[in-house]
Amino acid sequence: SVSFIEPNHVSNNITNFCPEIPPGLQGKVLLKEEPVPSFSALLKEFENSSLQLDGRYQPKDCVSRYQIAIIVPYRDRFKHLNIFLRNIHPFLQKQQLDYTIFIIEQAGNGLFNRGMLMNIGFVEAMKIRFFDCFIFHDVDLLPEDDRNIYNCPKQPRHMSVAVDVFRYKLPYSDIFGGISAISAEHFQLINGFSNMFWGWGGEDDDMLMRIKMKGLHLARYPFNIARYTMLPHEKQKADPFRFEKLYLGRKRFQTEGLNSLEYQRIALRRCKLFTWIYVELTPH
Ligand code: BGN
Repeated sequence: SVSFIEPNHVSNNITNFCPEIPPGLQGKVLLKEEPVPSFSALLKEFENSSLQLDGRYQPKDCVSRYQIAIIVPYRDRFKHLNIFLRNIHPFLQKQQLDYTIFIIEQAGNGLFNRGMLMNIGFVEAMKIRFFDCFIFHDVDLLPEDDRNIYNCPKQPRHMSVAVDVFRYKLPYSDIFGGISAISAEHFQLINGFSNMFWGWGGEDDDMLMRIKMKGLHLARYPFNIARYTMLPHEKQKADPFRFEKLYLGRKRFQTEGLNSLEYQRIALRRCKLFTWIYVELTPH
């Protein structure tokens, strides 16, 4: 079983906590998509930013109420990663958040396992220090409105509500894919994601099932705020067994997930724009 570091002791005499609603938000943000910068050009763009090593930022004029880990499952999408980082850092900094970006990269050419990469992100981030909440973020989604605040949710929050490729509507009411935010406490309570979804689809639906089974509620921001642009890419091969796994998931989610996670960390690198964790997944 995994044990985690306890939350930092928060001093009672902090008087300058950041406001719940950050000042100066404007609504629609200007996305920077093309041309895609080279990695060194991107680094240069952030030369004078107040980013700390690890892709961490702490607001300058106030003390953040909580620490947020942004977990990005990743493989072979370098162009998307560049665009994502270029847009997400200024977006989050404007929101006065204390956040750290983790890129969790799957080694090899085997089927992609998004759920497992999220679980690894949780475990590895917590080894570094305690995070109050986690935002699980696909690399191809860019937030279009700065009022879409990436803070810690009281109930699990589905964030990518209105995505351009779905004509800014939910494809189905219980969709939980794309981006979700959850407190560390709730993530442990539901035993994380399932490790069993190899290939595209289903792991997010399974996650929502876990949330409901534990009596938690699904929260969302309004449609006109939680808007996203999806970067174009080829569709991945869907997991033909996903329906079956989703069905069986109800029975085994307490013993299958965060507490049955197996992987090997091949590398960990502290970069300026993110913490990079490279992993080999163990088949489940
Ligand atoms: C659904 C997928 C989700 C995905 C959304 C949006 C499945 C499981 C079928 C029982 N679910 O169909 O994983 O996020 O589409 O693309 O495939």
